[in-house]
Amino acid sequence: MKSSLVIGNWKSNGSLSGNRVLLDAVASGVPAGVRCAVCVPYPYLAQVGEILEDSAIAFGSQDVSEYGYGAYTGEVNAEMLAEFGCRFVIVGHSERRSLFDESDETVARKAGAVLDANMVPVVCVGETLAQRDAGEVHSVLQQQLDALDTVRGASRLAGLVVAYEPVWAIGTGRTPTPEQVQDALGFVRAWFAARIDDADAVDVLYGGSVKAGNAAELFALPDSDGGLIGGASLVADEFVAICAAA
Ligand code: G2H
Repeated sequence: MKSSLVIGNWKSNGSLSGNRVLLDAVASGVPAGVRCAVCVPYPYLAQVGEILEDSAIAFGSQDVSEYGYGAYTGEVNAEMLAEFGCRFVIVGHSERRSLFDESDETVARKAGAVLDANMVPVVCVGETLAQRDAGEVHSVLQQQLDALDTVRGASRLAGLVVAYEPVWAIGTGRTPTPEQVQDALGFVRAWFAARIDDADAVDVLYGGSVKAGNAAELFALPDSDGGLIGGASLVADEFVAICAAA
């Protein structure tokens, strides 16, 4: 059985002095055997790579340009991230989709750029509260996942990680019931099973207000392969405890 994958998403947080303290504690506290990573703001990639150099903790970024090298002022492309040692790149986080108008197609192109650079896209999907109340959870997930299918082709789907993050649970302290989470994770798994031979090998994560107190229950769900952790990844003891529950 594969070990769980726990990825921290620092969002727009961190400082040169604080990063070192946090990561030293995380690197020494995360139990062996847990696959763990932190996705950090671009300016900290070099520092984080140096701090984690001799540890088993991987790192990555929280976004990427859909374009390569060229006249794209302000963009950071996938080749650059790979050069800095990134293993994971989050794409399509709901904050990117809602605050920066990223479409399903943009997210798919970004995932493709990450795969092209031999890194692992962590594709976020999930419904708003209005969509859940309207009974649209499966149709929303289907549409977000289908964009990956149409833009990138089935042969590369096995290289993705998918994080189910219901928008209404992000940073709110609210979490869906275990049954609701499993229903969505199972839907994602079935989407892959219809397209690739080994859907069980794809890491399907849950994200949204995961804490030390609820991690074990969420990680134990049949289709859970771990979690994408926001606020709690900024607190060493909490993040280590979440990893220990994986
Ligand atoms: C969802 C999650 C991390 P939090 O955005 O991706 O954040 O754990 O703070 O809800």
